[in-house]
Amino acid sequence: MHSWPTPDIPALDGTPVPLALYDTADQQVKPVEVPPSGSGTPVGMYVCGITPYDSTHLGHAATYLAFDLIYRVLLDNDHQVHYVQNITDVDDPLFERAERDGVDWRELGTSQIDLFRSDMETLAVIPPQDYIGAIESIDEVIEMVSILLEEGAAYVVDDPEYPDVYASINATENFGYESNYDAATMAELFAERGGDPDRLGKRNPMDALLWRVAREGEPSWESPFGPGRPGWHIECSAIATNRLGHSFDIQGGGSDLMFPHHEFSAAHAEAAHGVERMAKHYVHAGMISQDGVKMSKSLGNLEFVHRLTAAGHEPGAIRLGVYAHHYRGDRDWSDEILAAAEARLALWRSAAAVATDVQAAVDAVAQLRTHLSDDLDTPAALAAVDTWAETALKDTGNVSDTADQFDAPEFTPAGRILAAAVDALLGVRL
Ligand code: 5CA
Ligand code: ZN
Repeated sequence: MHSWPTPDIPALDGTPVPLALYDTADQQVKPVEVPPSGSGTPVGMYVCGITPYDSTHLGHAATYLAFDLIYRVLLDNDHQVHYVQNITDVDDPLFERAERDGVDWRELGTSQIDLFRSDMETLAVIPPQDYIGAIESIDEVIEMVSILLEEGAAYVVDDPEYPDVYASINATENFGYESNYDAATMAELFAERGGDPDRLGKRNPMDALLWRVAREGEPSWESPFGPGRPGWHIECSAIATNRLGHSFDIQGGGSDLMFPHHEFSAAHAEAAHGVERMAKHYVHAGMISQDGVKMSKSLGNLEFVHRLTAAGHEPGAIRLGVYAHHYRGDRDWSDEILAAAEARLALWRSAAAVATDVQAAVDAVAQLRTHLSDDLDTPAALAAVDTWAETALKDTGNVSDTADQFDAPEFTPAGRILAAAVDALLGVRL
């Protein structure tokens, strides 16, 4: 599947700062272990992509904007990045929505993926090199399910009518290391997030579906275990490890994927490939709410990137609104947050147009790098640029409320240093 165009990213002078990120499994901020420079080995990053049955909202976009910062900091550190993202384009919600609306489920998926691509392009998100749909990866899933069956890590459920294939939760010794949840929390989240604890014939209520044999009216693909379709977690295990290796650097997504999805994706991969740990870092972005209530399709309290830009809001302001709070926390979105981000963008622009102190700009870029590399501390990074801007305006006798005068500012040499860093590291064009 094609992704979307790569934005221009200016190269920066000065010294980059190595990246450290919070790892959900180890429950601490730790350095991202990067391949030695000159080895040509890229950092491998997999981020769980969309299920394209409805418009992706600002919450989804915020998660991809967090991982875009990781990509940008790694590029600044002169690393190559191999970025892989999936599209869950075979799943129940797609079939249900298509049926409700009287459209073909494939067409529904295609139209939603197109919208997502255009939102990502608008926001200048760096695209994955491999953007892979579930439909495209059926053969890979079949191969991995076959391995799991051969190794006794999976079994066919005792149900002659629907002999689905399940993974045995006991297949790996360290199951549970990724989320660190206790058994009760796991059971609750498994049932809540797509699991089927009551499915008859399973050996353990929390065994996860690998291959669902065809039901009447459902799309299916031929396989050695009968016509059917992939389960959800195995899709990400297969797409990730076939491109990034059996053990890779960063596995990511929103915090709603910590369990069961990332726990099982990792366990399937580890059982199939005989590795201890699928990813060195498991990184999760918090959930976005709107005016205090979690943004969700069922509640209908959604904001969309394309609606905001159509209303004249700049992509850079959307980014600054999202980055105003730390990516790991659950964060709010509101008109006030957007207005504050727009004021901040104007402040930075007006400062870049008058700043005279080159050393102050260089120092501010160093601070921006330090804060971003510290587990993407965007609130501190943005505050450092604010301080630079306020000082620059004060030094030149300008005050920040003249910001609106600078619609298309000519930046000073000092201003250009800052603008390039904000562009390269935050994806924000001044
Ligand atoms: N296709 C699966 C992953 S394999 C999926 O979760 N799709 S999704 O469309 O529901 O979500 C896409 C991404 O957005 C996931 O990383 C998910 O964790 C994240 N996400 C979903 N809702 C929110 C939200 N309100 N705020 C932030 N991120 C969200
Ligand atoms: Zn996934």
